[in-house]
Amino acid sequence: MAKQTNKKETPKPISDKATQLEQHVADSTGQYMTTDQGLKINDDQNSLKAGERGATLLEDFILREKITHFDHERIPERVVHARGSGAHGIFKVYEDQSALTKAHFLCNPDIETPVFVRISTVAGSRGSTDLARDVRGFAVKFYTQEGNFDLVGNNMPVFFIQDAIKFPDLVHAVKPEPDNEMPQAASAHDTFWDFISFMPEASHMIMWQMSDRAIPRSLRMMEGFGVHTFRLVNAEGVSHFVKFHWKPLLGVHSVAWDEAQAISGKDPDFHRRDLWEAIESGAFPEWELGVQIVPEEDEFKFDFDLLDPTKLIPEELVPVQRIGKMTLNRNPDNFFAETEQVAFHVGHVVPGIDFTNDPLLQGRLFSYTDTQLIRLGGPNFHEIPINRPVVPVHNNQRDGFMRQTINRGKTSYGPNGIANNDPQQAKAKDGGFVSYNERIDARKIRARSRSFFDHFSQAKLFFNSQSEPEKNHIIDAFSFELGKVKSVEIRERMLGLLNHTDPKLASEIAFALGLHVPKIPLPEMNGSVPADADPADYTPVQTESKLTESPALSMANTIKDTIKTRKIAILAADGVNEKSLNSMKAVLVDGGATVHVIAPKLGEIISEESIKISVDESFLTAASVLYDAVYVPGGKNSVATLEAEENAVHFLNQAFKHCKAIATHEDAMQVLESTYFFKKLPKNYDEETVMREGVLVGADEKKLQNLFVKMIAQHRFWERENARKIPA
Ligand code: HDD
Repeated sequence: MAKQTNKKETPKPISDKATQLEQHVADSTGQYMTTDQGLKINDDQNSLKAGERGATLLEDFILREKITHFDHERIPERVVHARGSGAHGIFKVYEDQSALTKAHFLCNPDIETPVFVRISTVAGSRGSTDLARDVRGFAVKFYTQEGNFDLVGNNMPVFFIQDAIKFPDLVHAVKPEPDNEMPQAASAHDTFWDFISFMPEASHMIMWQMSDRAIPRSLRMMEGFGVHTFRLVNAEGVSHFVKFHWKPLLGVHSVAWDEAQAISGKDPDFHRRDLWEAIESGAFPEWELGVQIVPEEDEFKFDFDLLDPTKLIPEELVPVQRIGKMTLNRNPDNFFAETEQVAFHVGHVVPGIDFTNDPLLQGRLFSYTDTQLIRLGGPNFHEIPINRPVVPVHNNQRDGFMRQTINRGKTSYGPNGIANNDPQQAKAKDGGFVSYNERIDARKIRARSRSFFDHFSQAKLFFNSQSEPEKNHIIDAFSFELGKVKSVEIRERMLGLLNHTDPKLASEIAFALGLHVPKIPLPEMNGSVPADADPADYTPVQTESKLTESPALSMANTIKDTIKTRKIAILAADGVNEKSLNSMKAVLVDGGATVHVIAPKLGEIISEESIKISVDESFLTAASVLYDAVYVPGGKNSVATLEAEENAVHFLNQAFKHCKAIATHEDAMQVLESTYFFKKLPKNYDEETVMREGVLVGADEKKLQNLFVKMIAQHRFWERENARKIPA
C-alpha cells in the first residue's frame, strides 16, 4: 500500500506563514495517482477507445479531465514585471521604532515577520532573459500580525514619469513594438526613445536606467527603494515623511554590458539560478531596511518636491538609518503557486504606515488590485495561499469566482442586529486603521505643480557622482540604445534633451552616433502639455542642485570586503598540480566562494601526483561570463593542454575583457602568454599593481591566495577598460 505522507524531507524554516502554506502543500511521494475527484487511475498511458485502433470515446472522463486541465494551465502574465523570481524569508527590526510608527512589526525587535519577496525585470515577457538592461522590481510582502504590508519598489530610487496617467503610455512605448512584437525585453528601440525624447521629466530616471544598476551581478547585490515618499505615523498621530531603502549586505555590484549580452545566451536564467542556488546552499541573501526620515515641518525645506517621484533625497542631506534586516531563507515549493500567483499592492498597508499625495503613488493605489482581477481571475485572489495574511480575515465580502472561504451564518451586511453586528469595526486603539488626518484645502484641477518642473538638476547630480568607468558605461549605454533606434530624428531629439542634463555627455554620445547635438529649446520637447495650456507654462525649470556630488549614488563606493557567494573558475587538465589546485580551492571555499573545476571534458582529471580530481564543468558547458574570477594552477601537462586549448585561452581573454580577477600559478605562465592581453601586463608585480590591474602571477602560494581573495572582493577592475575593443 502506498504510504500517506505530506511531510517535507528537508527541514524548512518555520514561521506563521510557512505553517499556513504547509496546509496547502501536496506531496506525491509514495502516493497512487488519482483523478481530480480522488479516483485511483489504473492506466495513464492509453485513452479509452472503441477497439485497439478505434476512435477515442467521449466517455473517457480521465482523458477529458487531463486535457481540459492542461488547456487551462496558463494565466495572463503581468502586464509589466512579468519575469520575476521569488523567495521566502523573515524580517526583524533592530530597535523599537514606536517614536516614528505604531506599526507593530517595526516596534518590537523580538517579532520575526515572515516575508515573500519577488524581484523582477519590467519590460520582458515571463520567459525573457534575466540580464536585460532594465529596472528591477523589488516587491516585499510582510505578513504582519496586523495584516499584509507590501513594499512594492524598484532597484532605482526614482521613476520615469510624475503622474500615473502617463504609465500606460510609458509601458506601451517600452514594450515590444505592436506591429511586429520586437524587440523582446529591451528598451533599445524607436518607440521607447521617441516617448522619452518628449518627456524631460524622465531625464533623471534614464541616467539610472543607462547606468550599470540596470545590469546587476546578482539580485542579491542590488539596492531596493520604495521610490515614493510615504508616511510613518505614531500612536499619537504624529506623521513623518519617509523614504524606504533596502541595502544589500554583499554590496551593490553589476556586470559589464558585453557580458550581460553573452550571459543572456549562455544562461538566460542567470539571476534566478543565482538566487535559488544561494538559498539552497544556505548563503541567505540579506538586506537592511533603511529609512530617511523628514519631519512634517521640513516638507518644503528641499530644492525639490517630496511628492515628486523623479527625485531622491540625497543621503548626504538626510542619512539613511538602518532599522532592521531581511533574510531570504527558503525557496518556494512551486513557482506558479507562489511566485506567479503572489499579488502585491502598494495599497496594502498596516496602521502606522500611510501614503502621501505623490500623483504616481495615488494612481498605483488603484492599479494593483485592478490588475489582479484579470490576472488571477476574480475578486478572491487574496484567498490564494501565498496572498493570505497570517491573521484571520472577517468582513462582509462574499462569493465571486473560486471562493474558498465557507462563511457561516445568516448575515453578510452591517449594521446587523441578527449577529451581534459582527464582524465589528475596530477602534484605533484596538488596531483599526485610521487614515492620516491630512488637511487638504484645494480646488479640483487637472494640473501639475510648478515644484515638479526641475527635471535636470538631479540627473546632473547623478552623473557627476559617478566614477570615471561608471560615466563611460552610461555613455556607452546611451550610444548602444540610441544606436539601435532607426529614426535619426528621435536620436537627435534625445541628444537635444541630454544636452540639457550635461552637454559633454550629449556630445560624447553624439560622437558615437555620428551626429551633432542639436540645440532644441525645452518647450519644444516637452510633450506633457495639456491642449489648452500655454507651453511656456510647462517649460522645465533649470536649477542647480545644492550638492555637487553624492558619493552614495556611485557603486564605486560600495562594500568590497568579501568573496562570499562569488563563483570562481579553476581551469585545469590532466597533469595539474593537485596541491596548487586544491590549496587555492580550499582558501576560496573557506571565504564562502563557490569553486568550479573546468576542464576539456567532464568526468575526472588525474593530477601529476596521480590523484583523481572531479570536474564540475567542461569548456563546452561553462563560460567565463558565468564566473567572477579565474585561476590557473600549475602542473606541466595541464598547462601545456590549456595553452593549446582555444576555449581555455578564450576563457581568460573574456575574463580580462570583463575586468575580472585573474590569477595563475607561476608555472602556468605559458597559458597567460597565449592570451591577447599578456603583452599589456605590467612587469612588476607588487601588491599595488596587482590591485590596480587585477592580474596576478605568483610562486609564493600563501601570498598568491591572499591577494587573489582581495582581488575577487574588489569585484571588477574597470580601469582596465581601455582594452574594451578586443576580439574576445
Ligand atoms: Fe508597478 C507591477 C513597482 C509604478 C502598475 N510594479 C509592479 C511590480 C513592481 C512594481 C515591483 C511587480 C510586483 C510583483 O512582483 O508582482 N511600479 C513599481 C514602482 C513604480 C511603479 C516602483 C513607481 C514608483 N506601476 C506603477 C504605476 C502603475 C503601475 C504608475 C499604474 C498606474 N505595476 C503596475 C501593475 C502591475 C505592476 C500593472 C503589473 C502586475 C501587478 O501590478 O501586479 O498594476
